[in-house]
Amino acid sequence: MLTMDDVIRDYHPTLRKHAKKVEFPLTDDLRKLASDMMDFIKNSQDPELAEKYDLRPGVGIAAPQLDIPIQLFAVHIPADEEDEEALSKVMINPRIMRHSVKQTALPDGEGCLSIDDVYEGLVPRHKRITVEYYDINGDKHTEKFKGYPSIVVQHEMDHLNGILFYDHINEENPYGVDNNLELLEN
Ligand code: SB7
Ligand code: NI
Repeated sequence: MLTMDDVIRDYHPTLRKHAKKVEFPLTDDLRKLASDMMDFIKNSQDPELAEKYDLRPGVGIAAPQLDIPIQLFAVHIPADEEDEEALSKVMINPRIMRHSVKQTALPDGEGCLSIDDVYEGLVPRHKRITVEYYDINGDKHTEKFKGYPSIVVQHEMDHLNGILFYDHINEENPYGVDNNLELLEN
């Protein structure tokens, strides 16, 4: 079982590396890794398990955060009462094929399991993205994301490119918005 001890933290060089493409068919080890990563996120969202194993709640984790620099991540966003259904996916070798010009950001900024310090400020993201990726069976998908899932997928894709959320914060004006940036409301 994965715990926070397996998660590398800021200034670890792997967090700044470009992750390598995954080859198919997936090895048994990589299948196991993908399933462990999904379990880790789900456990982190269960208050009892999170407390028991000292897990920080998260909605995603990317392989480079486990010191494994390959293009694979897992996201699990629970359903919310209002509209969206749960989003639970392992995404491999993802590519953004299209993105909106409009940007969005979480009003309270972002955090990261690999970053223990708090970095305040807006993290501008594309509002809508179309992503091509492979699942654990090697099947190719093309999918559109908007709103919160779009933000999370971009956060995880950044990890595959050695980018951390605070790289996107405008130092001079951390909470500045322009006409093109619309805050995501909760
Ligand atoms: C806020 C948090 C996340 C994504 C987008 C906004 C994920 C936090 C967990 N991770 O560090 C995953 O890389
Ligand atoms: Ni992160």
